Amino acid sequence: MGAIIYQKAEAEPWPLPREVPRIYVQMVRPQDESVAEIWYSSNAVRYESTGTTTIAHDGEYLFVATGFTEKGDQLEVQTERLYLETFRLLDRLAYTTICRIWNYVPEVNQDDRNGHERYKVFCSGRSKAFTQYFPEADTEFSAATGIGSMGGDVGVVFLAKKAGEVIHLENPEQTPAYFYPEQYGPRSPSFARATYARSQVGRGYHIFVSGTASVIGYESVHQGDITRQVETSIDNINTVVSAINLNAYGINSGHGAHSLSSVKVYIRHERDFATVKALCERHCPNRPIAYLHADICRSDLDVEIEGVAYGEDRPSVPATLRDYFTLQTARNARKPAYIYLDENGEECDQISFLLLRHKVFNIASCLQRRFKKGDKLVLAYSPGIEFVIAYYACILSGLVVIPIPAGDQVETEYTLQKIQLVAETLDGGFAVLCDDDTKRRVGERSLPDIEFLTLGDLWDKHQKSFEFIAVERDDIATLWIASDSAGDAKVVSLSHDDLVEKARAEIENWDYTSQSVSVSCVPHYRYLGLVFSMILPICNGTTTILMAPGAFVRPQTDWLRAISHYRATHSIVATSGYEACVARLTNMQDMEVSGF
Ligand code: 3EB
Repeated sequence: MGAIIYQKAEAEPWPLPREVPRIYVQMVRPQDESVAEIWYSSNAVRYESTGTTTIAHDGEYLFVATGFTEKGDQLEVQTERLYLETFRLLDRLAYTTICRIWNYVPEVNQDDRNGHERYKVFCSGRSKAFTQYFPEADTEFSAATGIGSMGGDVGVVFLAKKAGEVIHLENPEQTPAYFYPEQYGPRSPSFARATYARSQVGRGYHIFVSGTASVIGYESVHQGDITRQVETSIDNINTVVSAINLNAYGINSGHGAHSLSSVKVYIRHERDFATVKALCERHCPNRPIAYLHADICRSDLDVEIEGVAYGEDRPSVPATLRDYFTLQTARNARKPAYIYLDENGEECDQISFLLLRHKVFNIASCLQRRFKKGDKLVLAYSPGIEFVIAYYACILSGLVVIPIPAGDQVETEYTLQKIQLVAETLDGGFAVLCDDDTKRRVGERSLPDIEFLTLGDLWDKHQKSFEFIAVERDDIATLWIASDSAGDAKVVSLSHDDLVEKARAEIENWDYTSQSVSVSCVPHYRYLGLVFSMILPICNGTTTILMAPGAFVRPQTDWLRAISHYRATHSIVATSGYEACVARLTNMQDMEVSGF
């Protein structure tokens, strides 16, 4: 289908049939032979070309070889233009899911005329193209390599897919590149750590592993120590393709660096070749490995490794709430998970499934440092997205959540009473996770030995690793404590299984599909509210519009307007809410509720 040819500037072009897409990359030391990376297909391949771009496609995959000769100091705009043109091309040929991108940029660590490092300039152009072309999904990227060639043109290769399942993978030990802090460039690099692509037919899949360097969290580690850089890169690859990580995306398989094919190793210094070869041969034995002479895009690192894993699998069956969360946030990454509307019906907060996953992993890893599986946490939140993050961070850490009412629609006194009831019933042994406002209003008046934490107190931007705690189906996920008429405390606890079963039953009852959009006006701290606005959407990958309490009783009915505006298919409201809406409804003009 196509070729990437690594050869010296003065070498004769590698002989290939005229129509085959290819780029030539200068990454070979004077004493080494050229290397040809050839992509084959067992299907019939069609070839096309437009200008400097050549294309091959086989009905499943599309291979694009493209690039540009730089004109003056135009790297950023030329990159942006090349990406935009390629996105249009992929749309035109209907291979719309990108699986893998290779970017070869000469003098990648040099500064341009304005004193900006060319890698960062390249990242800006690439990121602008993504934001412009995919304004709704500018956090979702495929596996990629961004690396410095030793001269020649900028070369870019895209591998895209027509249909079938594609899942972009992150490494829990590494910050997603999209969230790198500003010191790594004004616009963050656009890539995921790996991309899983399932074949259109059969059970086969490929996992394209990105260029992987010695980066932990977002920081380069082991600068100047080539051995430890190779080992950290290998560790990173082992983690991203491990069974534990793949399972967290609903992929029923596992790999390691030892099972990679088409391994390429980029090495900055000639003096390191022998050391790196010895290490790579030990970690990936009996595999052909290409060793290339290249500049690593992070100027403080000296090596980067990539490869492809493949095999066959069956879709895995999620069991616990934790399984559903990891699966659906991966499958629906680019979709909005939650949209929060304030008292005026205005959109004031929104989070995609991908960002939700990232925030939940971060908070969960912080919770895991302070609490152990089975510990109990009271969650005192006003309605909104913060509660969702806190709730799932606890669920993924095996913590038991006790949701209680809080926020400006709830009397401080009432929240306080609830906390005291929990304290009496459980005899201590819990902490309170709450929003800033609740901490301020309730925290200082509460019992002295109860700890109040906010997501801000926990959030750690240096978060390094997230551990997948083993959670069983009958582990307790949530419990409620209420006092009955006799004044005795009554404890109701629900397991992962109870909540998942209830959500599954409601999905079936009400014909929810993953395309459903639901508007929720029920309190998240009650059983039904929790099921319909927290559990069901995550089990199902459904977008949920959360409304500030009381919205449905206002004149002109913001509730109905939200259903119309977001083309909602489902909504959960108390019966009194429907009645209030109907009573006040004067005008159905401009309302589109046919999907509801
Ligand atoms: C890193 O982890 C190392 O800009 O496309 C690895 C893979 C790296 C892809 C890219 C950069 C790219 O940040 C660098």
